[in-house]
Amino acid sequence: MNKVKSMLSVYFIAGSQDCCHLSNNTGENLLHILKQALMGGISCFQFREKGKNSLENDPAAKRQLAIECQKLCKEFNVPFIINDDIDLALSLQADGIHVGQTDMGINDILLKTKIKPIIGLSINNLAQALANQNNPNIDYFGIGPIFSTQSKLDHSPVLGMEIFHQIREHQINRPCVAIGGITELSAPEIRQLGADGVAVISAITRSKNILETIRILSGG
Ligand code: TZP
Ligand code: MG
Repeated sequence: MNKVKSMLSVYFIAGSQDCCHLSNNTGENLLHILKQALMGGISCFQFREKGKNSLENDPAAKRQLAIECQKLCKEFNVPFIINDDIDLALSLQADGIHVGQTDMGINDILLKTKIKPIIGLSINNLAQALANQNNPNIDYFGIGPIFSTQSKLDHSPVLGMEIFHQIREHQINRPCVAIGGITELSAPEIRQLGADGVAVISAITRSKNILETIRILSGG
């Protein structure tokens, strides 16, 4: 299978803000959850420090936590992607960068680096998928939110499963990972409808049994 497609299979996203339910030491909590997720067989990790209780306003602490997450990912040979923060991603030589529609443009990212990182773009509707489907510098689409989510408060309107039918109808065949409110229950249908993988925050960070959750999310 295509390398990017296989990376998308069980795509774990998290930052310290997603681990507040465990204890106050949210950075340690993230590392603890990430280690279990890596042992469970996630195919990719995206470091995303965003919003309330995150380290987005403390660049030094954010960088240090990113370094520790990257080290763990390297041990398990799992791609390490950074959300939005291009300078951090390039300075750590992260495997990839994920950007949203209002973040830095793909051409501007490429101007900053000689080595092309994996680049993922968030897609929030069919028009955006059509507008970006022929850009060879985008390695994958993150399509969502499919369902409503508590993990991103400013999310765009929920798409529902219908988006996969639209994508097929318009013959959009870029590697794509579905995101937003995905659980163990919905993952199989999403794969069946054509997504190359599922991207989740809370299904893993709030799981009572991370290894079992990942086994189910991966379709195994
Ligand atoms: N982008 C669209 S929805 C979302 C992001 C980052 C949050 C997904 O989190 P969860 O907990 O898997 O719904
Ligand atoms: Mg963004």
